[in-house]
Amino acid sequence: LRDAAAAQPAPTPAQFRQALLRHLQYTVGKSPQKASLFDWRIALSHAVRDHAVDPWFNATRRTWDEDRKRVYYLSMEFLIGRLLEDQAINLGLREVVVQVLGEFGLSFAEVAEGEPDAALGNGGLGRLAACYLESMATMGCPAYGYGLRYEHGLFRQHFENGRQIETPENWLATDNPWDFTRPEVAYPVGFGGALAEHNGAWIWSPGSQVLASAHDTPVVGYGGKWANTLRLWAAMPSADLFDLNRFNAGDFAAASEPEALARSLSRVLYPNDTTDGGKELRLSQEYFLTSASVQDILRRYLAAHQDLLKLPEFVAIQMNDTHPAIAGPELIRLLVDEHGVNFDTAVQTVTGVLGYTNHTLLPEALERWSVGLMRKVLPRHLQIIETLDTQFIQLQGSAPDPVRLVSNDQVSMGDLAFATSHKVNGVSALHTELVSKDLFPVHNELHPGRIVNITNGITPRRWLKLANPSLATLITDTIGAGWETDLERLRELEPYADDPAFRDAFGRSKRQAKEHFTGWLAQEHGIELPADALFDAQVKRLHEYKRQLLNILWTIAHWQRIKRDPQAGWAPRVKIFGGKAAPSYHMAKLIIQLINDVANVVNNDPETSHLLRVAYPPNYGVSMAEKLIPAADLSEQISTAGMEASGTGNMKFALNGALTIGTLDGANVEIREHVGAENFFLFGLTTEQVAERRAQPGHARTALEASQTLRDVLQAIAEGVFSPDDRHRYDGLLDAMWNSDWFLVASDFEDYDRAQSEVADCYGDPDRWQRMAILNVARMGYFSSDRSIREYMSQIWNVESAL
Ligand code: 26V
Repeated sequence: LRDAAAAQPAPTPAQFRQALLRHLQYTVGKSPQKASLFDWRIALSHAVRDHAVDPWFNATRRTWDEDRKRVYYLSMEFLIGRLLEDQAINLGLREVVVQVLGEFGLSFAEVAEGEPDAALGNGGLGRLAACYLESMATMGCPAYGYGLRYEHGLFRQHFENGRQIETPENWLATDNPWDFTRPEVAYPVGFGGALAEHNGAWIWSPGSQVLASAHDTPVVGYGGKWANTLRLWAAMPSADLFDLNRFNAGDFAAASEPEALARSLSRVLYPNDTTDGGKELRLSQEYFLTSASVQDILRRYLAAHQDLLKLPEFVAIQMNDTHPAIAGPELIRLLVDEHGVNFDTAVQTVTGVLGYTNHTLLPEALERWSVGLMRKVLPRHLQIIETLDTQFIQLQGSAPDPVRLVSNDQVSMGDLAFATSHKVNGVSALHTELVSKDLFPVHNELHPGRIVNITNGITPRRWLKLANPSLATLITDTIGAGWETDLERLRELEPYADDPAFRDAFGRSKRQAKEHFTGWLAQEHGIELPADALFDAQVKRLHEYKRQLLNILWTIAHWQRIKRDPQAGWAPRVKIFGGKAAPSYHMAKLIIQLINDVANVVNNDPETSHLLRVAYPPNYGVSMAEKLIPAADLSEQISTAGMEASGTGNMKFALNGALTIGTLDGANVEIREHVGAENFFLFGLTTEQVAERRAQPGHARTALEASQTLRDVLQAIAEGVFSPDDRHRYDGLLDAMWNSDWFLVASDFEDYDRAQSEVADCYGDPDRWQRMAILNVARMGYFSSDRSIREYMSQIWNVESAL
């Protein structure tokens, strides 16, 4: 076996052809003459996967041999997308794959397109976990991702009469070639049952048990020098669950009930990214992930060590938000109840191991579990949490109104996660400041230095090299290779911003990306778009705080203006929307319907359709993002200030040469600092101004009375211009605009409108626009997830690269 740090040489085309044909014949059971695109994809995936195995084994072996500290990234979500092209690129196989497939008359793109997205996440938090996995492998950080192997990932979205309809996603319906099933790795996870005291120790006897069975996917870093494991748990009934007596008595349904219940733990991803308060299944899923992972971690540690108190020297566990925050009590339970460690020592040890990343301040997204439910599902954990709560109150001394881990009959998972972690991080500079001041001020005072900022990042392998081959090639042709793992090198592009030849080439690469996207859009969704228009895109989950409403209201205003003066020299624009709403989020779904209603009217208006289009392709996800983001000219990052923790789409767009129109929110603040204020279209109230404005009674009405433009827009909606079949469809939305407007759409409308005019002026000067776009690309190096991971490694995990 080769040394782990040395990538293998790429196979010759002849060698790779042989491997591909061998898999086609012996793994898939097809001849090249009879093989479908599906067969080719499975054979190709296996041929590529084979090259991941040596680096994977070597990395695993070296970590054992050198007794290295390992990082465990616990997350309920990994929004991976497709893996074939990503793995081929990281293993240095893309060229040989293209060549060999070509010999059979196939294109890599058409073969790869058949792979279903692994959509095991809702949005930003899940996609961040996937970028971080890839960066940890690239940087040689010994790490495991732990998650759930949902049978059904995020629901599929389509529109009927403009309304969102959800259908189940089914990524495992066909063979998953990346999956290594590990039936021998299975842990029992207990739920419910009773507690008993025995000689001063607590014994928990769970009422039911489910098996967690491991499925591994190798995660190869760029250059193939290192590979880590993503371990996903599938829920299985433990053997005794099937009730043979009931079955024999003829009660078939009841006999299978316990089995169905067990399997439901990994059946489906929760599609909400805010609240699911009180859902027993969600709490059970969280414990299922956490317990299986922690058992696996301790098993691996104890295979090489005896002293559990040295755990923090060899193990770092990162909790991706509070979803796995039961890890604290679970580890304490295992140390105290199963290994006889003293309670206070256990707490200290566990705190040395755990880190907690906070991804949101939205009160409805901060997890709280009722004490009743906790007692029912996890009685021993509740007991431990109550002890931690008592200790936490003591720590606050004589404070009259101490912060509690348990209050109003609810366990606050954020406070629990903070209390059991040695580091707590926010995901952008602004967000971390708000986490310190608004969310955890008391904790922060008790534990100064525990809160750190680590601004999010994105992997440039997927989000530039894979997604945007025309720009990636231009960059390599201009500054040479190496930027893929040293993204700050993009700075070398800066001088070319004033080079007319480079500007032209840059413009051509954007044009190619646009044509690639529009070609796909026409073929897949029958939506035809003019590639010479300004592509203005907002793609992300539907949320009121993200303010897709502000965008579509402005679109209506723009349409009305064009109609009033069609000859005024408008730059053609395409407004692109993409994103899903949580199935139970009524207002978000109404906004989707409004966007589609507006699209229907505007796109069919012969006076304006050459100047303005609205496109909302359904079922936005990672694979659509890879085509759409490189094609965009303008990136909409327009959340109410203080509400978007970071954003990562904002980074993907800017790295691909889109200019941003945005508020001072999340990582926008830092993006603007890096690319230069003059290369960013800023608008809107600041976080402080948002708080002041919300405190003013009647602010919505005041703002509306000051904007004739916005009143005209609301008037058109009220008259049923976009919903002639149902004039009252948007009454609720309009009422909220006039009477509450928590997200300050009205307050920010005029300034947004001003910024959009600047965008239009600037787009009318292609040299200026191109220059700004190039400088955006050149200055985005900081936002590589490699930089984020380097900071996690040094500031939180205290772990070294093995490379
Ligand atoms: C909360 C819940 C509550 C229970 C039901 C399931 C569920 C699923 C997800 C969440 C948390 C959502 C938080 C989130 O996605 N935050 C996003 O994190 C990104 C990565 O840090 C960041 O860029 C976005 O700004 C932030 O909204």
